[in-house]
Amino acid sequence: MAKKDKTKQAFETRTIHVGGEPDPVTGAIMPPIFQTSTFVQKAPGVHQGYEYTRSHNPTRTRLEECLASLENAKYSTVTASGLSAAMLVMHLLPKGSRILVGDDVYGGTYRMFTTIFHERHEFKFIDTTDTKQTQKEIAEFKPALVWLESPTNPLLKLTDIKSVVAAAKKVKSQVLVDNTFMSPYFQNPMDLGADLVLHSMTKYINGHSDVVGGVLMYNDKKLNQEFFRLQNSIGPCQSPFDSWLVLRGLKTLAVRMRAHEQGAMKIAKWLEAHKQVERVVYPGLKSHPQHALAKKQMSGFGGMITFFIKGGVKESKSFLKGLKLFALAESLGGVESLVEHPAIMTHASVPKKVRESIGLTDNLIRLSVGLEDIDDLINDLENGFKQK
Ligand code: P1T
Repeated sequence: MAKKDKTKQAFETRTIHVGGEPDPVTGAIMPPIFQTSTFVQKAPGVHQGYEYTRSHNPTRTRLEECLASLENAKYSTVTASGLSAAMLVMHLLPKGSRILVGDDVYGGTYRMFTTIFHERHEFKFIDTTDTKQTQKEIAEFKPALVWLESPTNPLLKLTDIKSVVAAAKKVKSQVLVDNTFMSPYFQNPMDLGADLVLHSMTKYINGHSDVVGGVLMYNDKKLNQEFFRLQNSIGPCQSPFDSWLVLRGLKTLAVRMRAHEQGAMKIAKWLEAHKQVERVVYPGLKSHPQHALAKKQMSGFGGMITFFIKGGVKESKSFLKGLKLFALAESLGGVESLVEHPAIMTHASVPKKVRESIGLTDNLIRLSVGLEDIDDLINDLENGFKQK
């Protein structure tokens, strides 16, 4: 599954070695944590490239080098959270910009767009699974930016990134893809023509549920200067220790993603055959309406499953109560399995009417399949279904 770019080392090698060079001063094989707020200058303005940790920090620089490489981008900017990466993009766009957004995005992203930046920019939410309609909207609305999540959170809908990019180029729109659900291991939107990629590093990239972080990846040098200016002026920087933890977590990204996917595929098939399940959504299932696109644009299907339990809130709550291994918590992408109820939890900030119009109903349950033994996980889910 490793992506073999002949001009580069394989993905697995880069996760370990890009930004992972031994410390030149001591030879330490693991990078030092530069846990410092400031850097001493020899004379005013005479320094060794680092002045103050809000602006730059050597541990964060290592992480940025590695992440840019993994998304096949030239640059990356690491931020304090996924949402603060989104915030930088919102500040980057000139006031009054038009932004076309997929209609099923993370609830926090939706909240930021509709309650914080709605006065600065003009947002239009559409179903981007319909490629022709999306291309038509782009031609007519002429957005400055097209904001996609693919697969979406939580309905796991896909967008044909290449086709959307082609339409966007015609009207000089930029395309950003939030690639959090696939991680750079299973999908590289830059290779499909996207201008910007965003990740909540809190999820698969770090992978151990002990850090909150975000990252933007891109090729444009001017953007790098702009994101630096914004990050430095607004301040959402990640701490050196958190950057170090992500560097550590990243080393196993490829093996983790393969294992997440293996487990998710088994569980998705098992759920599909379960009599208490109305419908399962997983891009790796033949029943996924965009399974063909998933195979074309991603190199795997990931570890996230969404399913509709027969019944409503009552049945969902009984199921959740019966689980022991799947922890009831927001977030995803960690080594441990998580479960959540999007309508009450991660997407509660999306108005009920909007949720229902896109199919985010009260019997929808989202699983983040961790790395525990699959039979143990299936037993746990069966106990959930048995719970009264
Ligand atoms: O939580 P934070 O690191 O700020 O990332 C925000 C974010 C951005 N994009 C996607 C696709 C996300 O899923 C998230 C965060 N999501 C959750 C916390 C969740 O449970 O869905």
